[in-house]
Amino acid sequence: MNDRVTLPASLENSPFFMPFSMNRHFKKTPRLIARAEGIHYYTPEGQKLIDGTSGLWCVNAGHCREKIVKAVQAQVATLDFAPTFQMGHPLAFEFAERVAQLAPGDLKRVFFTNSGSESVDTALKLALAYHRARGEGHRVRLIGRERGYHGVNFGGTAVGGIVGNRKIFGALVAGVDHIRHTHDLEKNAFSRGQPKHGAELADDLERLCALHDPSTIAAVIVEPVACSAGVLVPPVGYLERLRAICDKHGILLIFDEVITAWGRLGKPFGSQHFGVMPDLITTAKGITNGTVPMGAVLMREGIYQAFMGGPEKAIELPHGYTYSAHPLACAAGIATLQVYEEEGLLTRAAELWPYWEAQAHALRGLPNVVDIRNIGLIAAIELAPRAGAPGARALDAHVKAFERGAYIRAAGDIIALAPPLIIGKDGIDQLFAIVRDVLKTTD
Ligand code: PXG
Ligand code: PLP
Repeated sequence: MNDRVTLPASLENSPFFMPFSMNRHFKKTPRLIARAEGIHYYTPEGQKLIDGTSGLWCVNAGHCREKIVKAVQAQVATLDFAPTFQMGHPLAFEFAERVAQLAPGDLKRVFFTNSGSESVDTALKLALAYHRARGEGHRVRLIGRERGYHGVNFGGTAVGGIVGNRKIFGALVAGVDHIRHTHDLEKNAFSRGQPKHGAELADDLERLCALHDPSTIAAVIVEPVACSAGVLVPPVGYLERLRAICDKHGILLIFDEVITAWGRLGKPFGSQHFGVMPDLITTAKGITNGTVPMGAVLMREGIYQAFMGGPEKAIELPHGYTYSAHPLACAAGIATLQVYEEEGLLTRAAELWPYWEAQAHALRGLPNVVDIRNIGLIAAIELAPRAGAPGARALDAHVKAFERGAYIRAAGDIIALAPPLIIGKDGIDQLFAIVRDVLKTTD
């Protein structure tokens, strides 16, 4: 079917402005992927690579799963598109029902988007509108966290805390502030699972409450595990403390579970693993196994109901995307949840965890490794930066790994690993063997 894979001899002048990429460097020395199956990618030349990061943390059930492929193929030939503004199609309702069944606590109302970024901006808008609907329109501030990643739309960029992603984009959104991040190598290096020290960093929210007055704060958004900034695992007790402070001051707590949902931590949602219930959850990625773009915001019943007070013939929420609940995405999502369920993938990370953890920490002592951390089926290896060239060491490791048969992500000088949840012990061994080999030879 893909017999038209004709590439120009050189990509150097390609019109494709690649996202989050070193365009000029990449186009000179491209690393392309042409095909995928299970836990593997294949280059156009046929080289096989272990997918060490589930694409971009999204292909949790592995690649090109037959059930999902067939569901999407059948759907595109049956109902390619249908509006969901003042209209509907059955799959949208069915998929919302299935997502709600897996959702924690009473977060059973589902708003569909097309990405994590859209989910985040939707959740922030919902938080503001919720307070206003309840007569608390003075709650206008949004609080994020240093080193947080919440996508690339205006709201998500503003509450995000990765400096390089923010600084060139002007003033972003007014009324945003940030609490401190939790990364502390001095106290917590080489932690297995949640680090012991740092629950008190949640009290930084009290500092912002004192500064701005809590009655001006609408919501706090954090990733339960901050993955993009290099896998920052929350200290024991930290998320509980954030929850308690939000409760005390009437602030909504949003967990950004774009990565931590869909089995990555051994439960459908990360909130369930940590036993801490947020008021809203943003998700995307694994919701369709990465096959068709989709995201969702889950909210507590009280938030949904706050919008239902007006006349019945009025639009309750003036917000939505042309492609909210797109039929192809719903079909992919329903099939994805079936695969997750049939194969026990939403709990498989919990079973693999001890083996995964042991293999990850066995890399301790290799050159330049200053920390190894893990949670669920996620691990990060932090390297000391090369003098005067931050990020160069991990980028070299990424390129070397590709040559040796593994696709791995580098975030600054941190290597992040999060393979598809279908990986077995053999696959884990192979992945870490390549990483070991790469680290041994990366100066
Ligand atoms: N929130 C979180 C917590 C995320 O991890 C987004 C929002 C944005 O989602 P979209 O679908 O708009 O990209 C994300 C996405 C990486 C990496 O290598 C991580 C993401 C995206 C691309 C690369 O860490 N996270
Ligand atoms: N810009 C214009 C001019 C539009 O007409 C629309 C949607 O109708 C949008 C932006 C938003 O696009 P989407 O709904 O795909 O996010």
